[in-house]
Amino acid sequence: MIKEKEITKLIVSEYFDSILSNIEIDVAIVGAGPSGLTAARILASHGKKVAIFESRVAPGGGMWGGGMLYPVIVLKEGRELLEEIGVKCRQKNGYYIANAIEATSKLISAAIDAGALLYNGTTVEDIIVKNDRVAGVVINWTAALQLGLLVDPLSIEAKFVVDATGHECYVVRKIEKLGAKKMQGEKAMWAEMGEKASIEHTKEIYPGLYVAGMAAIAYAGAPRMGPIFGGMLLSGKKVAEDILKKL
Ligand code: 48H
Repeated sequence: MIKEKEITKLIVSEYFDSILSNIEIDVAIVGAGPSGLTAARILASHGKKVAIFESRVAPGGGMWGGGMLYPVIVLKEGRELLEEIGVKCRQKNGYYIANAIEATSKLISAAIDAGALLYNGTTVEDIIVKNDRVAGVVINWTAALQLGLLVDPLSIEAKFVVDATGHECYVVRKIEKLGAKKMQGEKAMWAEMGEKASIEHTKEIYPGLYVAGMAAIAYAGAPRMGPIFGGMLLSGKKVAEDILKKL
């Protein structure tokens, strides 16, 4: 027999058990695009308590759409980060190409398989700052925010926070009010420079707060790179490795 109340009980108790055991974590990653998912997978595979907060229902960020909705992604560097999670990469004309849908879905499942928690439909609307250090994230239902409801948020304490919110660079904009360096905004496209810059500018920009992926580009004022994704994956790897050294 199938009982409606049992289905409800299972869903609600499972969600609440998960959130209650993750009120204090090692790393809070904001945004489930390619950089955030890669960072989460690596951190979780080293036994760290990691949660990704994604405002949309579907994680994956800007990778699903490949280039202009042609579901193909191009890489020059970093294909090993796809191949090690089972994505088929093919060499063509000096580049590597992969199916955007295969790559995005495997990045999501690999992060979850490694032990990262993924809270979707959940927007990070602010950060916790104590004694000049970022100490966690302030979360709310995306739906509540989009409807403009006056609903106070909840908080998750984290030793480190990663802004992997892509072009929005959302978290970083919150620390401007603390007097930190302002976000410069991404520059016009220059694929080669953008790919290099996405790794170079992946760093801790305020105690406890790292930028990765397109958020690192936007923060630093570096050029965008278009639908080439190696820099995003390598940025995720770099932020995970930098944080691992400190945990
Ligand atoms: C929770 C949030 C919030 C918030 C945003 O855009 P993304 O795919 O991010 P990256 O940096 O991993 O990858 C960028 C890449 O997809 C891209 O756009 C490229 C390479 N562009 C080049 C170019 O020239 O245009 O994912 C960011 C995710 C999204 O899923 C957002 O919904 C989510 O972050 N997000 N989640 N709280 N406040 N803000």
